Parts: sequence; structure tokens; C-alpha cells
Amino acid sequence: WVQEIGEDAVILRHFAIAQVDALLEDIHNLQDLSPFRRQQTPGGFWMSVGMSNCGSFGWISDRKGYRYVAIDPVTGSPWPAMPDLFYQVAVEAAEQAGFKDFVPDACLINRYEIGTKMSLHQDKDEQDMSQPIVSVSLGLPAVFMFGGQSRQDPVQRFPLFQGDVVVWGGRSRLNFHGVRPLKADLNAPNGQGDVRYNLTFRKAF
Ligand code: MD3
Ligand code: FE
Repeated sequence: WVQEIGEDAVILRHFAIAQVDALLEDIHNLQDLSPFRRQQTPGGFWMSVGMSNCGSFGWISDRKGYRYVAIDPVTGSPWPAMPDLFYQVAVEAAEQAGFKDFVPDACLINRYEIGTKMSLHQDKDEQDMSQPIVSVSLGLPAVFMFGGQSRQDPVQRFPLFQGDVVVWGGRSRLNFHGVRPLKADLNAPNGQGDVRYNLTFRKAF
């Protein structure tokens, strides 16, 4: 079902539940081509989340800044192609949320291990802010933090479970957001493994 969490932001609960195993299999194959790596921020901090990309462009961070590039700096080769299933899930979720011509050219793959987090930030490295961002949660559940347009605005917390898809566009596109440190799932110690993946689809250019 559809949960509105803000202006032009919706959680499509269980939207990708039937595709979970196939999506995880695709991630497994992609990581052999462009491995997960931790990246440094321009300020010199190391992000705790492991990241990779697929599609025409990938998001990277280093001491020189944040940007989208066509070549994986670790392998020296183009990012792997976006699997058809990734693309289909992203486009259909965007459509269901009212964005009918979303054509993602970048997919950032975040890998969260227990204790890792993503601090409050804005996504503003994309050219066209009228295009939404679509995110797909896989593996362990996480607590998503959703703030406002200013860092000081109050933050709401929403749990995100495996198979949930979130579409952010329009008025919430520049809202601050982050992910609380990942906890082990004490109810399902072996079921979902000890990792969370998040696929984040964007139109970078
Ligand atoms: C809200 N990833 O990669 S996805 C990121 O779960 C990122 O890995 C988180 O934030 C994760 O940049 C959250 C949800 C998300 C993505 C982009 C947004 C929420 C957003 C842009 C604007 C507002
Ligand atoms: Fe983000």
C-alpha cells in the first residue's frame, strides 16, 4: 500500500517484494564487476556505507568533491550496465507515484553492515531537480530519517523494510535525509543476513 510521508514523497510498501531474490542475485553479480568500496568525503571523513554503481553514470565522492562519472575509478572501466529488472522496478515505481517519464541513468548501490549509517544530507548533485529519486530497500530493515529543506528542521523517522520502494520528487526532492545506524534483526538472525542494500535510482544528467 501507499504511505505518504511528506509533500511528493511516498513509500510503496512491499512494491518489490516479489523481485527481492532476483534483485539480490543481480547485486551479487554486479559486485564482481564494480566492487563495493568506502569513499572519503571532501572534508576527509570516511563514509561507513559501502558503495557501488551501475548504469551510465555512478556517484562518487573523494577529497575533490561529489560528482557523477562514467568510469569507475576503482576498475578504470565503465560502470556495469543497469540490469533490466532494476530499471523496470524503478520506472514502474516512479509511474505509480505520478512521475510518468522517469528515465534513470544512474543507480547507486549502498551496502549497510551492522552499525553503519548515513548522516543527514541533501542529494543535489543531479542536474534536473524535477526528476524524482527512487529507492529500493533489500535485506535488513533500517530507520530512515526524513527532515525538511533546512538542516535545522525537525526529523521524522520511518522504518524501511525489504521490498519497500520510496519515491521522492517535487517538493521533497531537496529535503535532508539519512539512515540510523543499522541494527541486527534479533527476530530473524539468519533470514535476511546481516546486511541491508539500498538501490537509489537517479537521472544524473
Ligand atoms: C529524500 N540513501 O544514497 S534512500 C543516498 O537508504 C541515500 O541508502 C539512503 O540517501 C539509503 O543518497 C536513503 C532514500 C532517499 C534518497 C534520496 C532522497 C531519500 C531522499 C532525496 C531527497 C529526499
Ligand atoms: Fe541521499
